Amino acid sequence: MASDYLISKWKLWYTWFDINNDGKVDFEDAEAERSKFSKLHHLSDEEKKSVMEEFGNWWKEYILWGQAEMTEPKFVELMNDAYKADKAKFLERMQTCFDKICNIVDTNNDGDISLEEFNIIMRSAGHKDKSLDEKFFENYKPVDGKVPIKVISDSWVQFTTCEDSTKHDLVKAAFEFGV
Ligand SMILES: [Ca+2]
Ligand SMILES: [Ca+2]
Repeated sequence: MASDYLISKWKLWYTWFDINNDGKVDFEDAEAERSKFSKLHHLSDEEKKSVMEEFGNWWKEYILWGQAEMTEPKFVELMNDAYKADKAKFLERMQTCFDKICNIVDTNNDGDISLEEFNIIMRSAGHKDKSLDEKFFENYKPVDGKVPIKVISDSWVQFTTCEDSTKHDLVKAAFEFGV
């Protein structure tokens, strides 16, 4: 069993998945998030097609685990089973998970996440308080208003895999101040 600390972080992450606020987590949430994302970025039809597909696949694989509907206990169970079975593989899975989503978020493909790109993914995920998102972004210590995607991806890998509660966790801290 993963530590209570790590499980508590998985549960925090799970609170983000009901994007359309209908009380359940399913593909409609992916649909809501990816549609809003495409719209806010004013993607061309061609860009939109590939983003919709990549976003959908990401949701199916990493949030829904190939299932039609997800619940918090089921999500924790699946995360925990994968973690227990092979920690190195689990770490690899989460690294791929966040590399993939960060590559989608980096819409202009410059290898960095700008505040605008950050704001758009947060708004797409249903977060309405821009000042909290900006505080979250500032904690990544952006240079010229940008953060390398690896820095953001790695912070989420730490959030979803690190059992050491003495190590500062930037993403957990953001959840705690209300992002
Ligand atoms: Ca939902
Ligand atoms: Ca970018």
